[in-house]
Amino acid sequence: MNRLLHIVRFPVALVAAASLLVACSNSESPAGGDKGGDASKQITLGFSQIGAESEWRTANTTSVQSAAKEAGINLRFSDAQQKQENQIKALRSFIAQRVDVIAFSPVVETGWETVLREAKAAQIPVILTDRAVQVSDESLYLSLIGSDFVEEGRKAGRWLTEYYATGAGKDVKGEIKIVELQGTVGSAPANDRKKGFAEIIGADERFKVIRSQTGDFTRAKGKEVMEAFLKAEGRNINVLYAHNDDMAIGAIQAIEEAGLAPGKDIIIISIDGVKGAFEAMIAGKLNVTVECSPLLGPQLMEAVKKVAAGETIERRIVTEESVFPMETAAEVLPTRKY
Ligand code: GZL
Repeated sequence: MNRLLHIVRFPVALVAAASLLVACSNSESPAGGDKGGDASKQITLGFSQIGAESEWRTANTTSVQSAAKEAGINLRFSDAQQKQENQIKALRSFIAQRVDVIAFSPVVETGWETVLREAKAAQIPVILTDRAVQVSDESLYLSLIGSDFVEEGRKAGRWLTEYYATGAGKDVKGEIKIVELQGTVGSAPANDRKKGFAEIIGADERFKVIRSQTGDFTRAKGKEVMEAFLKAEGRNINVLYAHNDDMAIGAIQAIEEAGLAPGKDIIIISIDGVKGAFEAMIAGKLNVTVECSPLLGPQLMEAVKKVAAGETIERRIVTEESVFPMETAAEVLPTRKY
């Protein structure tokens, strides 16, 4: 059934952005408010998830699945085990199944142009969650729902500069040597968290990143790479900046096995704000975690319903997030939802 262009102005709820026309004309009208469509027809959403590499990802999957159930949306869910080729296969399968809407969290930023053109040709709208893509044609997806990773990196850098300017590290003199555990190579959070952190610490020549390597967002790899850092640099390391809590937790094990005190001999900053990070802070082994909320399910389902009804959605929906230093961990932990 041909669906008309729908232009419905929406007050921009979170981030000023160009609203988009959503031209939905599917051979099978998905559902929702389509003029003459069957408003009671259940929406089918195809969702390609990166994998289950971290506590964050597991919480994100739970949020998407429970929100779809709550919203009465038929969810077709695929786990790509952190492989782009598996995500591309899943997107092609969703196109073949003619789902109403496709959403996915892209494991890396590049390599999506072809399959997104196939979705556009099939007139199936695409929504990004969590991570961004680099494409030449912005119309290949309708919206990105997720965090500002550059700002998360800046927050980590600001905490560190304040720690050494006015905090517990204010009496430390000389160069401050940092090792960095990066996230998955080529992923938006890895690229942007590195960029934001470097922007802030770059203003003070005392800070030197002496080693930086990917730990692929996993505990196991984070431990393995930290072991290599310690072998090469030993007591030369003052700070660890980890792009996620899971790598930081793995690194904490390596630091302890090397006979050093994490959170004291080596100051540790990480990102996500998962329960494991709060437990490590309460134990005095992690100094701060920058929140990155995985609870994107409700915002995604709200956007899916609007798109399926032919309504416009914000181009960029940013999640609001905090910073949790170890001093607040015991009080905050009982309130955490992931
Ligand atoms: C961030 C998300 C990252 C988390 C990691 O939004 O993409 O992937 O920081 C997860 O824990 O693996």
